[in-house]
Amino acid sequence: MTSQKRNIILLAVVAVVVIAGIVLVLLLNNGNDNGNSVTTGINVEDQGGSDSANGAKDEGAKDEGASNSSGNNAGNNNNQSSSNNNAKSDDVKEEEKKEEPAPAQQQEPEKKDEPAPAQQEPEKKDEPAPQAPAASVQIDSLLPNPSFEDPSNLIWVSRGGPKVEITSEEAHSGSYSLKTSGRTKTWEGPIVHVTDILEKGKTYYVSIYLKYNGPSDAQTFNLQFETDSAAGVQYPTVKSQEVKRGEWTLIEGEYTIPEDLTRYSIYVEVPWKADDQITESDIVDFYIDDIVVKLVN
Ligand SMILES: [Ca+2]
Repeated sequence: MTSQKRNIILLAVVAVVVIAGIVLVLLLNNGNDNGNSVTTGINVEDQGGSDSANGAKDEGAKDEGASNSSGNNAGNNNNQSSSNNNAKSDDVKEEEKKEEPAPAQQQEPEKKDEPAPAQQEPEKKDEPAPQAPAASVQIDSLLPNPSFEDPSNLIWVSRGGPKVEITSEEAHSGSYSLKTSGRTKTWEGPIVHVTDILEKGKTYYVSIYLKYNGPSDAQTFNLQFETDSAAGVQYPTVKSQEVKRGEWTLIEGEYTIPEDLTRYSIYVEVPWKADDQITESDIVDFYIDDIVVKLVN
């Protein structure tokens, strides 16, 4: 008896709750119908206005509108109102979504643009680089391009077989110097012909900076003239100078150009040795920079 009564009471309670729920739903539906009549009109207008500017916006409205129209045809106000609300909220969401990617796309090109100026900066640095040192390196010299800062203006040539080139590997001033490599004889090195630059009978101050990077701790280099006359070719030494490895070293002296010369040049070498006595240090690569040639008197 007791369990049967409990069951009946439980069923009754459930029935009351279900009925109350149905009544509540019906009441809420009536309220929504009244409240949404204006909203529905607005949504219809929004969909109707979809031809104009807001194309993207309208696509979302049309997508949602497809289900809306079926809901309207069925006369299911409940579905219509909820789907209209969904459509409206989806419109807003889509607007938000469309606004979100927009700046994201704008940011991407900006990010792409960022490396561009970053690449331009080194280019800018590269462009003035040959000019800025040329302007900042002031060498008072009768020789053109005395600090080799204009890599396109090379008047020095090879004496013998070594390679002579302007390089940025080392520089006493500015960014460039003159490199001599691949020497096989003590007398091989860089030479510049100055017959058309310096006058006979005049005394000149001549100096260079020289650097080498091994193999010995010190090596002697000669700053020389090579002269030609009726008496033959001669090799007067302006200055013989010991240079320590890895240190730019000044080699300087004076030389008076004899009146009887027909040709004269300035060059750099290592003191002469017979071929069977040449050491690795005697044929070392070396760099020269800041070649000063000035008239003394
Ligand atoms: Ca230089």
